[in-house]
Amino acid sequence: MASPLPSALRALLHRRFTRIVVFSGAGMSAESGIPTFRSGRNGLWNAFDPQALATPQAWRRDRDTVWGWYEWRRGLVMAASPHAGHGAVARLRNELDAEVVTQNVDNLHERAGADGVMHLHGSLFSPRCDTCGAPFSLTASPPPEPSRQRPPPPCPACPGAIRPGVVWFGESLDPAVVEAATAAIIRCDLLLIVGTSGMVYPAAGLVDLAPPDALIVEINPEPARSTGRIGYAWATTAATGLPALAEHLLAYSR
Ligand code: BJW
Ligand code: ZN
Repeated sequence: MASPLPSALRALLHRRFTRIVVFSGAGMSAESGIPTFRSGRNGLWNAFDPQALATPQAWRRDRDTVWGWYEWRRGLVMAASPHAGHGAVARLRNELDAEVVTQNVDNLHERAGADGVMHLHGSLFSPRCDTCGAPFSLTASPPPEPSRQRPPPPCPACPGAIRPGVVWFGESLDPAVVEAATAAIIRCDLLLIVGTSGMVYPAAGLVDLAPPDALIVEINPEPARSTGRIGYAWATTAATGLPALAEHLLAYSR
């Protein structure tokens, strides 16, 4: 049984929505045991230096450390399972045609059953050559520790090395993904912003593109600053709030 919606939120949701967008960040996967970047004791950037791991400069300086760290993170995701909130998003996707835009590099939305997820910051599961861009299939099992150095595989097609398929600081996001996410957000009537601090651009700016009459609901246990136009900020977690929201939206659409 999903937890009840706050009555003020229920009142705002007392209409039928046909163009729903879910915009998720690291907090979406926190209850699956995947660390966020900036929140809580386990925030990745509390323990690791982003400049030394998540920049093209870091890759040029020390590829073995960077590759080992991302492979460790791929292993964390492989060992994790989607939670009830991922399941709720998949139901919104499949039953109400919601669009899912995520900053996350994990595959938990997909593993819960959502297809067509727009990954603004790439994926741990789509590595490619750092020189010719050719995609690469990973077969090696990930290291158990973050500190383990591991040389990246050589590219089979050129002298390049295989790099993580994520977007590092200072790199451009895939224009096709940004375009698709923008197209979804500018026409939405309900935007659910889940588990993001709203600190990293240009992703954070996309939520400001929602139409003025769209309802924006934020799900985050801590106040975030994802947009100044939140209709309702629900201080709850993804695994608690999303099933309740989905149940309401699905019931209302019947
Ligand atoms: C829960 C919960 C639960 C907890 N339920 N919620 C100054 C101003 C503006 C921009 C810049 C600037 N200086 C530099 C820039 C640009 C830079 C940027 O934005 N930096 C900021 C930090 C200031 N951006 C870029 O570089 C981007 N590219 C770009 O701009 O290209 C143009 C350019 C070209 C050349 C030169 C310069 C610019 C690229 C950004 C790529 C970001 N990459 C990362 C790493 C991806 C790979 C990897 O995974 O390692 O993406 S950084 C990291 O942050 C990751 C995330 O996707 C992203 C956003 O984080 P997110 O998802 O919001 O997570 P957290 O941890 O911040 O927040 C979690 C939230 O969850 C919290 O609010 C919790 O409360 C909540 N929560 N438990 C619900 N159970
Ligand atoms: Zn290559």
